Amino acid sequence: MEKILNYIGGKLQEPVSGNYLDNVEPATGQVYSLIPDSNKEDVDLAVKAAKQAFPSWSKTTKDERSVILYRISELILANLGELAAAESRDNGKPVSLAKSVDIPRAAHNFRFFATAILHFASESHHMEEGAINYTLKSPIGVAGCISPWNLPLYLFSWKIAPALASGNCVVAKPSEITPMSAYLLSKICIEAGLPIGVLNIVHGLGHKVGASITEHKEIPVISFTGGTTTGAQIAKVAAPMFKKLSLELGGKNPTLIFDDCNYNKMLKTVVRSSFANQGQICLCGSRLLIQSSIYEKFKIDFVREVQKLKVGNPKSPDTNQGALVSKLHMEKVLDYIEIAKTEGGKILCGGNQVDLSKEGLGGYFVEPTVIEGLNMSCRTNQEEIFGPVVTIMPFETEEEAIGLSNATSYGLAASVWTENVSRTNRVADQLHMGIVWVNCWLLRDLRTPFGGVKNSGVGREGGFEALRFFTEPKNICIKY
Ligand code: TXE
Repeated sequence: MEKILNYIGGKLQEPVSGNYLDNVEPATGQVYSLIPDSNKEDVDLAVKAAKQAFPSWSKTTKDERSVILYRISELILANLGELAAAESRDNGKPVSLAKSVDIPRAAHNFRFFATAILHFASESHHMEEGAINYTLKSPIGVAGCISPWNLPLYLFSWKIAPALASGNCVVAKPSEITPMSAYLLSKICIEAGLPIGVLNIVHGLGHKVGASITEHKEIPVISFTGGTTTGAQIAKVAAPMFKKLSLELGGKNPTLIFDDCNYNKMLKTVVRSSFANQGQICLCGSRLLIQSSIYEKFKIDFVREVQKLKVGNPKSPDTNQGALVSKLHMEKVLDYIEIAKTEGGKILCGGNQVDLSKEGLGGYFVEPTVIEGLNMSCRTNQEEIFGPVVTIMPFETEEEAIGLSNATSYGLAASVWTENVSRTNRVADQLHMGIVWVNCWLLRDLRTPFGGVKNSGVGREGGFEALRFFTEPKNICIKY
């Protein structure tokens, strides 16, 4: 049984306790590797190593850091097959998705920040009173990066790359549910020649390792992606310690479909935006709002296309829907389907667990599910399900669509389908979200600010926003 190891001070090492946790393969439901059950002692070792590395790492030139990050991105691509297979086995997602999205994007994250840092300028302001100001943006120290299980390496690297590029050292914790790709990244960082202690990866449980990172006095900046509840818990600990905090949390994203949209392009994309990664992406559209004039047509076409999605072995190239990430999460999703029924929802397709045990797959598979007939205030439309479940609902007017879209406690992302340019700008302007896609979904320019409002989080990742987050500005004013 493979033992995953922590990566501390440049070395792959066992947890201080010597204890391990089972790592279950979502497709089979079987334990296939072991995860360090690390604790505060491991985090303390990691922080010590990071602090020792910080003076020299923070004094490297942007170019030196750029070269190493670029080398990491190239090694990720050189190991694409192994990393994609590992990600798929650990998360349950189709290997085709890991190969086409997760791993290439992880490489892109390192490559992007390897170059972005070279153009991250300091500022100066001249004063008529005969003074010049300049603002330095210096690395902060040891950054804590905590990431979730849905896009493991993609989101893990999205935090680590800008933190390292801006000259910080990092103590990072991947989700205990999907630790494998972070472990493989450790080996890549060693091969890339990342100096010891610059990046430290501590595996283990959220309430032990994650909490130890959050409350550690020598970690002044925390970047977190995960659930809103956990985000609130982290904020409670970090705020009174005056830590810098970035929280990328859940979503309950609307997809607005107007009757003047490019129908065929919309239909194809909305199947993907509803069910990619088994609906386990915070950016998936889970509330579909369709203009009433095309509602019935859309309902028939959408259900037909969703029923074509193949739920199967994540290793198989023709699988569109893999396993959900864990038994607990599958049960949460199935519970929400039952709640939807009690709230008056009509299951148009799906709604059941899929039994693939005959194929030796005793894991956690759920049919892609479409539900209609619910109102916007019910739990099914208010709470993040984070699985292959969407609701559909008609609307008459633009104002009604906007009101329905904004009617949850979340505000992460929306997709709008219309060919009318005035409507595009009117609607996008009134949606309380951090991101609005028009006639597309998950089209990502890494220079753009990424994040949400309300219960979807605080702060923005991406581009110079991320580099600003991981640096401390200092203004120096010189009178002459
Ligand atoms: O997140 P958690 P999970 C949502 C989605 C999902 C829910 C829970 O609704 O069902 O969050 O998912 C660590 N102090 N999203 O379980 O529990 C934990 O070990 C410090 C949306 O992944 O928040 C893991 O590494 N850390 C999201 C990380 O936090 C703690 C993507 C996330 O775990 C901790 C994923 C604590 N007290 C889930 N408790 C998005 N926006 O993309 C846990 N952790």
